[in-house]
Amino acid sequence: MSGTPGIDAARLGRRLETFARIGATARGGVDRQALTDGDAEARALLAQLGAARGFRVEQDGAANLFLRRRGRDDALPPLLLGSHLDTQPTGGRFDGALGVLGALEVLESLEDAGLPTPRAVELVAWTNEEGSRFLPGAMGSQAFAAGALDPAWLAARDGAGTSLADALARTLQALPHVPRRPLGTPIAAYLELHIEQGPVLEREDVPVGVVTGIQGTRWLDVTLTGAAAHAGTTPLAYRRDPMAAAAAALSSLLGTVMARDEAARLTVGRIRAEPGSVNAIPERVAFTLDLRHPVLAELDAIERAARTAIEAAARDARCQAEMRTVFDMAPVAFPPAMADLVEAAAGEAGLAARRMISGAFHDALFLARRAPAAMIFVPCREGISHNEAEFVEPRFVEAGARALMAATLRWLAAPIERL
Ligand code: HGY
Ligand code: MN
Ligand code: MN
Repeated sequence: MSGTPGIDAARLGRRLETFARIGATARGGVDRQALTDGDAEARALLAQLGAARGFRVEQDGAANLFLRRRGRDDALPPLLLGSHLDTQPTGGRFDGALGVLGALEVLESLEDAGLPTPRAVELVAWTNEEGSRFLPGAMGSQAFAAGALDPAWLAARDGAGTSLADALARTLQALPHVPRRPLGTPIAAYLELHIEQGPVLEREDVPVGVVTGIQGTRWLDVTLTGAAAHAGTTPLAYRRDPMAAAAAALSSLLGTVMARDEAARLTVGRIRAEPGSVNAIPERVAFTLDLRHPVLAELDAIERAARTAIEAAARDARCQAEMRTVFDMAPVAFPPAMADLVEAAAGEAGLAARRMISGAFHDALFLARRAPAAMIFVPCREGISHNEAEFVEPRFVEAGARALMAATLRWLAAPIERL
């Protein structure tokens, strides 16, 4: 293809500002949780921007939103670019949005340059990547990769009792004129631009991360049940205190399994005591465990150790323990040829790059089950993410979009479709 279209960094910066205002929080972050009115507002704006450029806008039954720029041979499966627009409750303005708006910038710059492409290039905003309001995470991309939405997910409820089924229906109806497409339509390959959400690229002042793979993630729901009792009159020896059991289990895990392996991750992001009274020993304590490791056997070992430690602490506190694995993503390696393509594209764009794996999961993990996939990382300030202070320097926003454009053109010139 003749001439490499540039990207309009100022336009991309304005777009990021505009989308950051949808769900903006007082501390400069974004609360645009999956399938909320804010999410619907962002989707509507993306649809409007795409339609204004003549891109075909469609959504599937999981509310994944697609913008399609036609190519010469529309019978060929498209090259798909994308990420997500939903955020954490106290999220940042770049996690997900950079990938969606970077992909929009690529489509618009191709259009501005009047550059015909051999096949369609599509943009997607995946539904519910975060998994924070409704389980599972990466819901839209999982449904796309599987070709169906798991009916068991629809009964999931958020903290206010709204079901996923109702929230999904409401979001789909918010774009009544956007035609539906089936779930899991064929794609030739997938590219995702995303912030690193870690400190490595910034520390090394390298603008592009070539993501070779994604570590494994496992979420457990843990419920410890003891006996409610008076906080003042009940001696410690007489208590069946699930909070004491939770504290003992977590300190044992953090002091042993996690201390032994720098690559291991354990996070308790949510904990609830019932009845939740300041002067009553709780009857029940429920908490979430987010476990991660790049090596599947090690992730299995961490889960086993967690289950053993929680059961032992429950037994010592004369409590019952129930544990459910509610989310399970095995580690994935992207095809080396796709990582090579991203590295070469960054070089062509005059951008330094380094290979790395992703500590965060991404929609690309599921797309990799359907087609050759690759990810491009850019640095974020001090590696901060899932935090309202998340920030990406404009030079790195531009670098990411330029790398995505270069990777798009390089793939179109020599498609890697099957491996
Ligand atoms: O949790 C994750 O790894 C992703 O950022 N949602
Ligand atoms: Mn993300
Ligand atoms: Mn995230």
